[in-house]
Amino acid sequence: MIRLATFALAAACAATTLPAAAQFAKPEDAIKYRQSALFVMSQHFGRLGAMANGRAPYDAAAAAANAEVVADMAKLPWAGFGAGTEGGKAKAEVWKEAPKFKEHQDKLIAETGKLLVAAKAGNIDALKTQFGPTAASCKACHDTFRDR
Ligand code: ASC
Repeated sequence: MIRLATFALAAACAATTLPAAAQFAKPEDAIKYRQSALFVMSQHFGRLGAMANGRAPYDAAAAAANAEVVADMAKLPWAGFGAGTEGGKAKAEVWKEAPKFKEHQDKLIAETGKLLVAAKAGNIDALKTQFGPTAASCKACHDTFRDR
């Protein structure tokens, strides 16, 4: 996870020093980037959900590893929503209601941070308790900002 963390850090640094559009060669790359980060997050979040909901056996080490990827991925998509990158599944509200969109990003980052703490606690009850609020933060953003 060190390489992922380094990647996240590099992305965060880039986000603070470059205009968002300048980080990608073309708008399609920004769309692909944000969708890729969200897709990877959903895969690992789904594995946590399977454990939290009893569809897969609880495995503390796997839960922590999955939660680490989720928490790392939660930081990445936002750099891919710069000006001029409209499209994909993103509604126009992403750009029209930028402060509200940012609140949802911050909420997801906070909830996935708590999910990582819960997963590292090593008991399924902690995971179950934090899975719902995290999923709710995914859904709340999708309801306003994602098409389909
Ligand atoms: C997932 C996934 C989402 C969220 C959302 C939660 O596993 O891919 O987009 O959870 O369905 O409501």
